[in-house]
This record gives sequence, structure tokens and C-alpha cells, in this order.
Amino acid sequence: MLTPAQIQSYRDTGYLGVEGVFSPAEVAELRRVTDEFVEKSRAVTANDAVFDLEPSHTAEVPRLRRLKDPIKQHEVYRRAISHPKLLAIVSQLIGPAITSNGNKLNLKLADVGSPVEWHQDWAFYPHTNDDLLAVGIAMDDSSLENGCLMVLPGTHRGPLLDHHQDGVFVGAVTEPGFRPDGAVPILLQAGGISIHHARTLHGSAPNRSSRARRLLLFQYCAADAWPLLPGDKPWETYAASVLQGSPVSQPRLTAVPVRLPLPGAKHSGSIYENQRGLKNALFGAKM
Ligand SMILES: O=C(O)CCC(=O)C(=O)O
Repeated sequence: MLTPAQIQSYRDTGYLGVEGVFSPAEVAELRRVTDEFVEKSRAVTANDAVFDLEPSHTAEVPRLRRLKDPIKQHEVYRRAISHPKLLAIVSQLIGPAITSNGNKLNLKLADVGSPVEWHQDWAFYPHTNDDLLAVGIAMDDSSLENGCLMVLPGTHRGPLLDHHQDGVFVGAVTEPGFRPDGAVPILLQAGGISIHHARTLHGSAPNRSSRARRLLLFQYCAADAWPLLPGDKPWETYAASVLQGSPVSQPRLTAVPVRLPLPGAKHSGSIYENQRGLKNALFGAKM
């Protein structure tokens, strides 16, 4: 559970780091399963519905960049998204009725892990209200050297920045002159978690170290926040995403800044793909 000071800090800054949420045994299990997926990726030669590969990936030296939708890929990840400690913490921030609108495992493997350029998750999935956040479970100690998550405190209360380039969504901030001044790293030990509000500006540098930085990310939403871009079978998809509490068909509407991520990104499949061709990349060229 969070202390009142931690809750206030999240409300003021739009992010939080919490140590010691997952036990060493739980982290070891997540790592073991993740190693199995890296092994499986040896047989994969192109991005697909499960695997997103670093450009330098080969069968000999597998470089898995992201495992997509991990809760569908393995029971260990599926259990983690509903971990009682996580749901208790998330409930304190967005209320007891909770859905999830996505999950992913960014591996940022040693020496090669690609950066994620500055963005607001909100630009990808605007909802009727912004009681949405992402939790990152650190499967490794995370530092500046291995490309820990970085945030710009307070930006969850600011505007939605432009994430379009040449008229199409590009999944990263394109505002002329944007500089991440005042960026703060979320330094964590393995088993700790990062939390960031859906409107908080964040990104992360390439992994320039010899240590992996695997971050398992779960997106949580208040159950009365409805996506403004529902896909096929909106009710079934929404109802299946309820993790705690009951589904509601009456969304709560608040005054939130919205621009739809449309027209869709030229390169699709993952944020790494969306950001390909970004003219003002701040973390540098993808490796
Ligand atoms: O893996 C990271 O450091 C950033 C993750 C992120 O922001 C994303 O995948 O949307």
C-alpha cells in the first residue's frame, strides 16, 4: 500500500517509484519465463503479433525488443497484472474499479536496447477521463546507464503535446523546440515499480550498459474511463479487460485535452515502429 505522502507525490508530479513490490522469487520467475521467450525469438525473423525485434536481431544473437501482450503469452505475466499488491496500489490512485487497456514487456537488452522517444501515453489512447496510469515492474536494477524510464514531473497537468509529423501520428513529441528540461530518472531495484500518469511525458535512453533493463508494463484505467477509439466489439473487449470491480456502460466525462492518434502511424506494430522516421529524435538513432 502507498503512504499518504506517496499518493500526494503522485498527484503532484504524475509519477512514483516504489521499491520492493515484487519479491526476489517473483522476479526470478518473471526472468526465467522472459528468457524462454528470448530463446523462442531465435526462430523469428520479422516482427509479428508477439515479437518485436531489434534491427540487429539474428538467430545466433537474439535481440528481442518487446514481447507484445505478455499476459496472453504466459500465465506468469497474466498473474502479475492482477497481483494483489499492484491492484491495491492502483486502487489507491484511480479507484477500486479497474480495467486494463494494454500490456507489454520492453526488454532493452544489454548494449543494444532501443530508446523510447519522449511521448505521452494519452496521445495513443485518449479516454473520456484521464484516470489512467502505467505501472512498470523492474525485472532488473534500472539506472541511467541501462536506460531507465525518465519522466517530466508535473506534465500530467499540462497540455497534450503534438505527436504528429507531416500530418500523421508518429508516437513521439514533435513540438518544435521541445526539450525535456527537468527530466527525472526513475531509479529502481529489481522488484520495484514505476508508476506514471497517462499524460506524464516520459521516455528512455538506449541501453549503453552490459546489463539488461527489462520492464514489464501494465496499463490500468478507471473502469468508467472509456476509450475514445474503441476497436471491434467494444463492449466485449472492455468487459474482458475488467480486473477488479464491475463493468460500467456510463462513462465519466471530464475536460481532457484530446487529439486522436489519426491518421494512423506510417509504421505500425509497436511504439518503436511508430517512432521510426521521427525527424526530431532526442535519444538518437535506433540501434
Ligand atoms: O521501456 C521504456 O523505457 C518506455 C516504455 C514506454 O513508454 C512505452 O513503451 O510506451
